[in-house]
Amino acid sequence: RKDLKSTLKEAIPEKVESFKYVKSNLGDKSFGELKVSTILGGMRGNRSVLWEASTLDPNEGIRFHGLTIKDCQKKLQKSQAEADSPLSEMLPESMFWFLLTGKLPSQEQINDFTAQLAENAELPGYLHTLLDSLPSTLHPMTQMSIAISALNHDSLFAKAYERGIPKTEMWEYVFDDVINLVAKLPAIAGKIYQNTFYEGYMRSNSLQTLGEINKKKDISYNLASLLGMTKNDSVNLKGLSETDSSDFVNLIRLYCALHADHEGGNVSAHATHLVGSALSDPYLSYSAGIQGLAGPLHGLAAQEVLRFIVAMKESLVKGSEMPSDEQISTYLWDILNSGRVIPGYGHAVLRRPDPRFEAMVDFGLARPSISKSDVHFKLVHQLSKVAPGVLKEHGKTQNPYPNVDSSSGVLFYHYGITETMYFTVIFGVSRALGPLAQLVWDRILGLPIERPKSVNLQTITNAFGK
Ligand code: FAM
Repeated sequence: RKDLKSTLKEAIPEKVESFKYVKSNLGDKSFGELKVSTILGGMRGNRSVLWEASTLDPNEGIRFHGLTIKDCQKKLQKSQAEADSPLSEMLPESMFWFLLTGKLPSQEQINDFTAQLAENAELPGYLHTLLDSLPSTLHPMTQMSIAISALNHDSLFAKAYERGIPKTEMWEYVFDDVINLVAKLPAIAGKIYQNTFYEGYMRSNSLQTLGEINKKKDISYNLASLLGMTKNDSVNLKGLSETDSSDFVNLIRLYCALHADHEGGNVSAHATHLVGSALSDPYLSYSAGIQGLAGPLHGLAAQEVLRFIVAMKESLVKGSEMPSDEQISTYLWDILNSGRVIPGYGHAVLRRPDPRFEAMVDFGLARPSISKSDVHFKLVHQLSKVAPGVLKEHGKTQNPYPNVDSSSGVLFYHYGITETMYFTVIFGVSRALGPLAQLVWDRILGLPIERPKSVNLQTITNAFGK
C-alpha cells in the first residue's frame, strides 16, 4: 500500500498543472477590489493568500477539501482498536493525511502512518536540556515556540539548502522536516506540561516523566499519557476512570482534528506561510505560527474563555442552581460596559456559530457526566443562547456567535486539565497540521517570497487628492 509521501507524489501533477494554468492564463485578471478600508482594517476581505486544504465560508463555516466537519467525522479514519465504538473520534493523523493529499486514507495507511509518527516521537537530548533550563514561570506557549524553533538544529531542509539543492527538490526536505515536527509535538507539549506544573510532584515521587510514548499508539493517546491522563499507564494523575481516560483521549483526537486548519488568513497559518516564504525551515516557520497563536485575540482566547467561565460560575452559580438568563445578561453587560470583550465570541470571517464549537458541544452532550453534571459546561451552553442577543444589542461585533474557543477549555477542565495557561499548547499541537501541510505545497508549487507593498497615510491621501 502507498505511504503518505507516495500518495502526495501522485497528487502533485494535477495540482501543478492547475497552478500553471491559473498562472499563465489568469495571472492578469483582477480578483476583487482593494479598498483603503482594507489597508486600515487588518486586510479583511483581501483574498491574497493561496491555501489549498481548507476554505472558510462566512455563513457555513470551515470545509476541508470540500468536506464539512460532520462529513470528516464520518469519513476520516479512527483508531483501529476503537473503530466500532460510537464515541471514538477521527484521528488527527487522518486529518493531516487528508489535508496534505486531498485523499481519504485507508485504515491500513493510517495505522502505518500513526506508527511512523510514534517511531519518531522522542525528543533529542538537547531539547530536554533546553526545556529543563527554562523557568516554569515562562508561559507554556513561549516554551513551545522556543522548543520548535530549536529543532531547526536538525532541519534536513536547512542543511540541504546550505549544500545547494534545486528548487524542485526543496519540498521533499520540507516534507521530511514537517513529518518530524508533527511526530515530536506531543512530546514537546507533554514535557512543557510536566516541567511547568508537575516538576515538584515528579521530584517528590521520583518520577522522570508523567507518561510515555507508546509506539503502538496514536498522537492523542501519547499526548494524554504524557499529561498523566491515561488509566493504563503508570501515572494516573487525576485518578480518571477507564471511561473518562478513554474519553479524554477522544477529546484530544476531536480537538486536534477540528483545530488543524482554518484556511490561510488566520494569524498562526499566515505567519507560518509568510516566514516559510523566506525559505526559513518548517521549524522556524511554525514557531512563528505558535507565537501568533499565543495572542489573546487568537489561540490564547481558549485560556481567556475558561478563566471567564470559572469567574462567572463563582459569581453566579449557587450550589447546583444555574443562574437565570437575566443574571447572565447583566454579567455580560458589566463586562462590555467596562470596555472588555466577551472571550469566545466573534470572528473575523465567520458570521454564524462556529461549527467547530458545535462539534465540541456535541462531544459534551453525548456524555451525561458532562452534559448533566458539569456546571461549567452547562454555563457555556446557556451562555451560547444568551450572549448573541446581548452582543447584537451592544451592536459592535459583526459576529455575535460563539467561536471555536468557547467550548474547548471547559471540556479539558472537566477531565482535570485545570491549568488554563496550558490550553493553547494543545491548540498548537493541532494547528501545526494545516499550515505545515500547506508549507509542503508552498514549496511544491515554488511560491515566491511574500512581499506586499506598504503605503503611508500621505500616499493614500495623495492618491485621491485632498
Ligand atoms: N466582545 C465584545 N466586543 C467585540 C467582540 C466580543 N466578543 N468581538 C468583537 N467585538 C468588537 C471589536 O472589539 C470591535 O470593536 P472596536 O470597533 O471598538 O474595535 C468591533 O466589535 C468590531 O469587531 P469585528 O469586526 O466584529 O471583529 P474583528 O474581526 O475585529 O475581531 C475577534 C475578531 C475574534 C478578534 C473579536 O471578535 C474578539 O476580540 N473576540 C474575543 C476574543 C476571541 O474569542 N478570540 C478568538 C477567535 C478565535 F476564532 C481564534 O482565532 N482562535
